Amino acid sequence: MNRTLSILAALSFAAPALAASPMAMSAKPAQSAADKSAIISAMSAGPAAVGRNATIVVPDASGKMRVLRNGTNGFTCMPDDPSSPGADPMCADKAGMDWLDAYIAHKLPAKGKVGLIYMLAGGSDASNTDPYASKPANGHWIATGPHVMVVGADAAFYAAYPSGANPDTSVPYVMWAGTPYQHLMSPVK
Ligand SMILES: [Cu+2]
Repeated sequence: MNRTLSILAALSFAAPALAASPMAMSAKPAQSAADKSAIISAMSAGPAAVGRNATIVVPDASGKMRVLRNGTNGFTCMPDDPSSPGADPMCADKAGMDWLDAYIAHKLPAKGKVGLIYMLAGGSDASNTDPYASKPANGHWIATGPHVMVVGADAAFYAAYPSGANPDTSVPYVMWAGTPYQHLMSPVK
């Protein structure tokens, strides 16, 4: 995982907006240089063939998600979160986005909806135990290289992997173990 709360909060508006807004499908405003670089950053989260056909969203100044480009493959990618160290764009499938929505809203994620989220540019997290920490308690961020995340699986799935405050991020580990938002962080390099 990796997003500040403000950016995550905005995600909750992304999915309904996409579903309910046919206008957004056809709207094609000229893209600013910032939007172009946001798209490049967002696409770098997933394999090229996934990023190419994904919806791209970016938080605007007020924290709401703005759709830069509508996709066709069910994945939604968002660019690096500038408030954390390192590059940490994400590409989530539909169940992954739903899981993120639940997290933002402090609601329980739907049972039996397993989601996949790519973070192939890596990421950094404030805490491996507190889902809502925005800054590391001890001053150092948990850095993870390129990885995929499995969200929404059964507790038994996560119980098979290491967890805790200081995980070895070079092997699969569970982030936020024992909370409703536990998820597998699985390095791919
Ligand atoms: Cu992650």
